[in-house]
Amino acid sequence: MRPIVTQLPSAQDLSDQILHHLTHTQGRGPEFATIFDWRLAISYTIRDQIVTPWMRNHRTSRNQGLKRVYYLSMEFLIGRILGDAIINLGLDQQMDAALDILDLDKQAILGDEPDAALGNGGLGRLAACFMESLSTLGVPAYGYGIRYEHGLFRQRFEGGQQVEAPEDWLNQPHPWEFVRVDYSYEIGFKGHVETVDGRTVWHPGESVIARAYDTPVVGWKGRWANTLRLWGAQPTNLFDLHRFNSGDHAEAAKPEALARTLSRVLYPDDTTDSGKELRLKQEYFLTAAALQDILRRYMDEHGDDLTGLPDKVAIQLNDTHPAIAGPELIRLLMDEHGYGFPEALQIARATLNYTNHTLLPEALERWSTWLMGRVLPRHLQIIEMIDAEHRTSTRRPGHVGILKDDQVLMGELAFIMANKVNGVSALHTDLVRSTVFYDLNKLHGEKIVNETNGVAPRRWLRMSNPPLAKLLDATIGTEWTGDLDQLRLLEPHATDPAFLDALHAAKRQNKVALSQGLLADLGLKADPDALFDVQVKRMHEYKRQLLNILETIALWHRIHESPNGDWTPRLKIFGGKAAPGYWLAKSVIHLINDVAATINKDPVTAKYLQIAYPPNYNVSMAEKLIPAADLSEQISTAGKEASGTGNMKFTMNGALTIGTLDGANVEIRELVGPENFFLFGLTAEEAAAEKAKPGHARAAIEKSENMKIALQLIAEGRFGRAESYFSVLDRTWNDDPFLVASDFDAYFDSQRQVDAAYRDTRDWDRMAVLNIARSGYFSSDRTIRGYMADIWHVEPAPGL
Ligand code: B1N
Repeated sequence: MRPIVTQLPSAQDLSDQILHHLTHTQGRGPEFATIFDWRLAISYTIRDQIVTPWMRNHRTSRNQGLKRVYYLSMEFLIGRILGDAIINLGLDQQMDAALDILDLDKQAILGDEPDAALGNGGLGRLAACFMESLSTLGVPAYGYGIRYEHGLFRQRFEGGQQVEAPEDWLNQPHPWEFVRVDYSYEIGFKGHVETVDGRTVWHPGESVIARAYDTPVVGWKGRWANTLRLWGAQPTNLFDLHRFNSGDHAEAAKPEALARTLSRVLYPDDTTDSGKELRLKQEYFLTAAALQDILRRYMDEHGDDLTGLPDKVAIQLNDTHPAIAGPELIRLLMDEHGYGFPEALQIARATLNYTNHTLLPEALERWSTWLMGRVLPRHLQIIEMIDAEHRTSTRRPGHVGILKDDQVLMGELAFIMANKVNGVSALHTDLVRSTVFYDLNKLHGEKIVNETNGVAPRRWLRMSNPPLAKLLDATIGTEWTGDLDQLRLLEPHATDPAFLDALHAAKRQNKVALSQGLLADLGLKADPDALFDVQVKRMHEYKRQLLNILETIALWHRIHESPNGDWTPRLKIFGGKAAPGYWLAKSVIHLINDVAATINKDPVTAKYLQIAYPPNYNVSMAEKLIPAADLSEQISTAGKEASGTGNMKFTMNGALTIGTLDGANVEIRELVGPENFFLFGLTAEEAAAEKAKPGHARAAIEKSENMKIALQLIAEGRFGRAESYFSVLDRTWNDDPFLVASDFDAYFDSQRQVDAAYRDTRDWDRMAVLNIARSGYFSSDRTIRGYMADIWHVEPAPGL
């Protein structure tokens, strides 16, 4: 293959093209252009550059008949696109110069882009990092998702409480997508099934059109770009003119309303299986559209014989949300293409793979057979066939299966239909084997593999942390961006005072920038030399933001007891949204805000302790907070956090971790060295045993002076009416399922070790260097290579 020669445009070229798009695409002269006009003109200019590697992908993949990866996910949490695309194309310097020529403010332009928030948290963000790494590695791949008109809700606080508002990122033109009216598929629901001449025919009772919207995702150095194809729902017949003309305007619009609801909102919950008909329809909508698209492309390229499908197609199911892919693929093979059940089953099983992201029982999807039978009658029949075949072939009738107590267990379905099943960290994979899928693992021991999560270093280091990126470039060269293991080259610098000073200065620069933001947004005056202690993630009991705020209260009390003590100044930063119906998580938000309001205005402790909880945590906020963090809070109850990916981002950006032996924390600690990690708390095994003890909460609280004080101060109403958080207090005393009390003292003591360590600036910075230097493993490039070798059996395109 010809070597890839990419002629980068100069600053002058870029500025000319921006002006061209401003005039000819936006239809505005420079003297009238708003920041929005400029951002669109710049985005189109950058998009033009992505089209070259994108076309290269299409041609190479098709002409050479390459195997492709298809990543099916209900969530893609991409965030902003422009800054990342500029970096990946290697155009940052030219763009800076172009913006100088045009006299534009880069930060303002980048900040004008709304976040594409088509996800809840880690699962959706992982999908976005994977898309970027697939392009960086030059693997032919498509991401398939839903083009939600409203992404995750916006959060604000009123009286300290979370208030949700709809998010409408698509209210303005989205410059990154290409609509493909020619790729539209009809998706059916409901109706009935009939057998005609031995062939089964499903007659759906309603249907919608899935229309493709493509966003190119460009990899590092702009050598390859894959497609994120998001489906938008359209009504099958746009408009009932007859009805409209007869005056029934509302009735005429009904099919349209019905269709649109399908791709209207993202379910804002990553903790419970919602059990809603609309959710099941959304899952099927995504999956059915993706599978039709995949089969069409395969047959275009390789002809009608679908037995070769697994050689050219690897499908990854991001959790069970698209697990209806198993029955749907079998249905297409049998009912549309005439294969028998055994053959269809075999083809589907060789093509599909499933990633498990959680073992929390409340998040494991299950649908009543009644609902499944009503919405997808043919699929329920096929599920029964898969279940029966599995019971027979494993000779375990009545043992393990997909159908249980009139429910369809989607985890079991995904497992049984998958060629490989993977967990997302070493610990989590062990728990997948030994708990939820214990029986299935015994039957299919070879199926389960581990692929520890990772994050994209382009976005999460080079783009979001320019001071550190610059220092790395100057110290170890620039190759780390595409080969994160090269961060190892930093290790010898851990004892170099000049380097440590430079690292400290880079971190401080980020802290100063964040402090300015906090002052502007919250009116909080932060001290950039205080320890910045950050916990950002979805609000959930198992993540234990409550443990953190209770420790803060206890510390506040101790400072009051000896206000002239030698305390280490700290800024506690929280960020995160609670699912709108998750009352307990919402009252923890309320508590944190009330505690912040009290503590932040206390003149006695002001020097030592402050709390910031900026509202509406999202990808863009993470990009500001993580580079400014000294301490990363990863304090989930052991055994509950499947992996975590924020933990990796903090480590890469030179924060030290205070954490439990949970998820990928275990691997982070091993790699950075136990002496460079603040470990506390029960292990997964100990936690399970502790939880089984009756009265564990009360017993632990009685033993802990500090915990008692914290609870006491809340109950006294020191932060607001105690009734506001009654449910939290009650649950902590009487149930405490996530063992806040049992881990409290260990956490408090560990925090005091953090205090002491932070006072030795040199040594702290040395530990920070070692954290960065040893974080290369957590690049999503490494993760994707693992999926390629163990699960997909694909290679990068030749020459990449
Ligand atoms: O997936 C991330 C992990 O790093 C996190 O530890 C894990 O909590 C997260 C239902 C979920 N697990 N399950 C979900 C999301 C949406 C939904 O509707 C469950 N998210 C995770 C990446 O592996």
